[in-house]
Parts: sequence; C-alpha cells; structure tokens
Amino acid sequence: MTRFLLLPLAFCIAMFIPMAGVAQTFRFELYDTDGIPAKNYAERRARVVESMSENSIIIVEAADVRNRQNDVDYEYRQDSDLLYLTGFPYPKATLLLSKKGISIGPKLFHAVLFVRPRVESVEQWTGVQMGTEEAMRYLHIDTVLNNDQLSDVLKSVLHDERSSSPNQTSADTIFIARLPTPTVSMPLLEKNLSVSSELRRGLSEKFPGVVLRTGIPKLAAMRMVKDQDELELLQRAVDISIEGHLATIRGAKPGMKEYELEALMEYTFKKLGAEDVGYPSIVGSSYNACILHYNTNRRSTQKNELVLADCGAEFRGYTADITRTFPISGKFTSDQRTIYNIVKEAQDSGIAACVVGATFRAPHNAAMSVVAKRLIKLGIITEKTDAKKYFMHGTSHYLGLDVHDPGTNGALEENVVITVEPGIYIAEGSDCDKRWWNIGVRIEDDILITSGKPVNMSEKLPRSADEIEQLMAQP
Ligand SMILES: [Mn+2]
Repeated sequence: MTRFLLLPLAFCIAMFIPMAGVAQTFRFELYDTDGIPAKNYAERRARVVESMSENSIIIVEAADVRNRQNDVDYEYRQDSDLLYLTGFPYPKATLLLSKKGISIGPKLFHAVLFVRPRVESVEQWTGVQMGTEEAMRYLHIDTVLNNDQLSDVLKSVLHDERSSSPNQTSADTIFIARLPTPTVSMPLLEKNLSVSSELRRGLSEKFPGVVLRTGIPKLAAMRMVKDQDELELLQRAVDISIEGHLATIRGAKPGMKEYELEALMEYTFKKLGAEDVGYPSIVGSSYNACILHYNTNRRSTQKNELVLADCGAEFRGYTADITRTFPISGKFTSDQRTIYNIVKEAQDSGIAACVVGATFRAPHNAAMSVVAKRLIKLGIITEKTDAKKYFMHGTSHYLGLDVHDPGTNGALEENVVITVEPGIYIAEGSDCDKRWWNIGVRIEDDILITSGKPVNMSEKLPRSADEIEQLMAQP
C-alpha cells in the first residue's frame, strides 16, 4: 500500500522540482582559474568603455562551437577578446559595452554579459558551464543576463526609448571584432553567398542609419601591452613549452616518426597542466622543415636529418611560440651547422633590436640583414634582395592570448611580448649548390620588451648548435 502512495508522490516531486527552480543536479566546479583578479577584467572593460564614442556600442561574441564532423564538435576555445574582457571561457555568450549605459530595469550599466542559462538536460550531455549566477559570483560582472534577453536589450539600445528626450539619441554605430566567415560557396549558385553583406543588409533594414564597423577600438593596443598577471601566465606557458622541447630533443632518435616527436612534446605540455597547444604542432624533418606551417607530422626521420619543431603550449588561454631545429642523429653535419649558425646570428641581432622605441620591423630588418650578408658570402645568393627566397616570412609577431596576437605595429613598448624567429629554408631544387638542399632551420624565442635589455622568456631552452648537441649527448 505504501508503494501505491509513494510512486505518485515521487512523480509529483520529480515534476515539481525543476519547475520550482531548485538547484540543478550537476555541480559547477571552477577547476582552473587563470589567476587574473576579477577587478582587472573590470578595469579592462572600463578602459574600453572610456575610449568609446557616446553613440556607439560594442558587441563581443563568444567563439562559435565549430563542428568537426556529423555530431562531433571541435574542442571549444573561447574568443580571445571575450576572454580578455571577461575571463568567461564558455560558448554562447555575448558582451555588450556602452559608454552611455544600457538600461536594465531602473539602472544603467556600461557592461552587460549575456550567457547560456543552465539547463540540466543540456548539462547531461555537454557538461556544466557558468550560468548567470556563477558568472556573477566568479567573474564579478555586475550584470549577467540570460542570452535570450540579448535581442530585446539590443533593440532597446538601438531604438533608445530615451531618445525622445532632446539630448539623448540611440546608438548609431556597432563595433564588432570581425565579420563572420566572409563567403560560402554553393554548387548551382554562380556567386558565393556573403554572410557579411547579408548581415549588413539585414541590419540596415531593421535599424536604418546604424553603421556596423569591424575592429574594436583600443582593444588591440591594450592587448599588445601585457600586465603582470598576463606576463606570469605567459611565462608559465613558455616554461611548460621549454620542458616539452627538452623532452622532445632528448628523446629524439633517427627512425622515429615525426608524430612520435610531436607526442613527446604534447605529452609533456598536458602533463604539466597546459590545457591545449596554442596552434597545431609543427614537426618537420628534412624537406618538411622547409614548409613553414607543416603539421602533417607523419614522416619517418632518417639519420643525419634536421628536425624543425615549432610548438607552443597554451596555459590559461596564453600561448608560447617556440621553435628549435635539431639534428636527429645528435650531431649537425658541417653544412647544417653553417646554416644553423647564420640563423642563430640573425636571431641574436633580431633580439638585440627588441628595445623600447624601436620600430616593430627593427628585429626583422636586423635579422634579414644578417641572413642576406651570410648567404651572399656562401654563394647561395648574389643580391641582398634575394635573401627573401630563403627567408620568406617576417621575424616577429605579438604573442599573448593568440599566437599571432593583435597589436598596433607601432614602436616597441615596455611589456610587449614578441617572437623573434628568423629562418632559412632551402628546398630541394633551389637555385644553389645541391649540398644545401633540404636544410630548413628556424629558431624562435619569446621576447619581452623592457625599459632595459630585452628579456628572452624562453632563454632556458638551449639555442646554440653546441648546446643542442650537448643536450642530445646526455644519456
Ligand atoms: Mn611564431
């Protein structure tokens, strides 16, 4: 008899609990914090808001969940701008910024974050992410709303009710970081579908007079200069990457597949707490070392070949970017060493050029000039301008949340981190003596610009040919 009574009761409770809004079954846990205090994020938002014009709004959207195949998605990585302004690492979120303020109820807010509400049936499949409550608690954002409210709030901002008052107008400019995937090609259609022009058209129909602009003002300049908390995270990413490179170089033996070397690298990254790589690992042997972004990593190495490993761990969103080139047999051949030493010398002069006030191109110019001079001396080229044939990329890029981080390309400033990565790549069939063919060398370190000398954040990783050989000679 009790059973009869209990069953319907259990049913009623089960039905009733979700409706009553009782806490979800799945627990939210913040496993890793990035160590950046919530107030820093608030200050960053305030600085962006400060630089805005009165009648503009900024919309920063979470990165999309990207589909790998069928019902499997790629592992999620947040949009770096949103990460930089909120620390919110989950999909389906939007940050809205306004200088004039966004009315929510009786109050005005300069920053409102919209997030996916917590839904038990979704969490059952894809795990628990911060909802409004957790975002407010952990990220200290004043206003966090469910993302189904975004549309109404945007409409109210673009058709401001307060605009009836003479000195209030609604927003007339929307800034977004970038337009969505520019074109989609469809068979049977002669023209590609352009998502961005559709977006612009739809927007101007709905909100005549509203201009959509790409590039969030001030943000690139802000992200370019790192604060102390960011530098600590970046140093952790660099330190982890150094260990990965050490393990790879120490473990390298002729006959190993490129992917085995990649595995040593990435095993070490993950073991030391990196959540991901900052970009697909590049491990190229012999002629594959001459392909700048080679990441197939399937070839078998053979004795006396060079291996180029360009790999960086991502730690709490920040990525290192380090390249070492080493002889798989533990000893450089004489010709390999000759080219290696030129790249090393070019890198040294590039690093020396990393000083406050120097132009962004200064390290590149310094490195390129060494490469040109030395290749002429070896008879590989005859004209300085031909150095570009063998050193065909820039020497430096900014580094931070993105491996190619945004920046102004202006004069170098204190607390800016850039890579210095000259290279020489002599592919088979190049117009020079055959003896140089299939030699590909790049050396890359992460350099912090300071008020004094440049600081090589990846200095602990052996760099000279002798040091690399010594490292490989250790049992
Ligand atoms: Mn790089």
